[in-house]
Amino acid sequence: MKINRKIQTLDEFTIQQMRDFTNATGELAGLLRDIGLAAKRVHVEVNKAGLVDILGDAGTMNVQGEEVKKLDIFANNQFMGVLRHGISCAGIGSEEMDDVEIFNDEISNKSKYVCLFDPLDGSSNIDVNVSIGTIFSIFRRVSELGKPATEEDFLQQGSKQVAAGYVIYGSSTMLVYATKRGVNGFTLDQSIGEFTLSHPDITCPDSGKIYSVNHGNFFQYDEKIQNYITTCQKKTKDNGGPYTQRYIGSMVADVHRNLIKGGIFMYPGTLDKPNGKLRLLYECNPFAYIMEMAGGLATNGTMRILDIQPTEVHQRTPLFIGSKRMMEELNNTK
Ligand code: P6P
Repeated sequence: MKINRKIQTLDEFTIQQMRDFTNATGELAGLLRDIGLAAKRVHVEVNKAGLVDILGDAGTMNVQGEEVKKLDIFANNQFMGVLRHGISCAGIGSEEMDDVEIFNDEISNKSKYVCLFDPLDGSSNIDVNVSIGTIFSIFRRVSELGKPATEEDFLQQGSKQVAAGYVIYGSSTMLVYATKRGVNGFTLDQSIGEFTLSHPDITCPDSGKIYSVNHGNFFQYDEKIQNYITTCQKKTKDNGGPYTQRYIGSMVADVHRNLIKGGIFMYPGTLDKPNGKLRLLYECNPFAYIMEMAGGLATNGTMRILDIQPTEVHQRTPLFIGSKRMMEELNNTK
């Protein structure tokens, strides 16, 4: 009897992927299942923000010196809790924690992977109902299995990622993740409480008509960036345009839209923040990995994001990411 398997859940998909690798242990599938579980718990809270007392500032400041909203803490605790009590992760780094958290227990020390998270990116938008997201990055450890993970496990070049993904809490909640086998999107079907495959084999269109940048910083950008933005504004139907400017101020929402529709997202360095605002390890590396697996490109303006050798967990980098042709046009701008 042929079983109708049209609707695949995240777990069914990751297990199917594992079956295709004879030497797979199922740890990565388990890790993605754990992330999906924590994401569902965050989804519930995000979707009732405003109805219960979880809005507003938690009164503390995170390592970035930003006021922390209660949902940030809740989200961080969900991912930390599920992964600490799972069997697939030896430790995590997070935007919400000063230092990496090494789980250092007998089971976790045997785990092959470590994770980095921005547990709730765009949290400044929580109070005004704009889409926000979780971003995650997964590395195979370089430290000795059986012993505690080390900071070196987290400070690997982005090209060494085993998987990377994000969850967007928007008009629907979607989990998108990439491995070297491709990029796939799963939409949360609330009737069964499962992420189900809705966007198989996501590829980023080679070109697009959307450019995303904070125009408020225009005169702080260097001349090359100003020239490229002006080029975008001058596009007409005769040279690939007209372009439209879309900038939500929530990275997950902006990059997700450009990944699907084609476009370029830029967070350049500025005069007062030459390294920009976005974090390499848990914002730029995961999206760079996803974008490249989808056929796009991602640089810091001079080199591939995935080739940057990190030196500390919260370091920042300028980010230019998106459709291949648009990135090439930016690169060729004087
Ligand atoms: P700006 C949100 O705070 C965030 O980290 C990203 O999600 C977003 O892309 C960026 O900052 C927006 O920053 O300076 O343009 O408001």
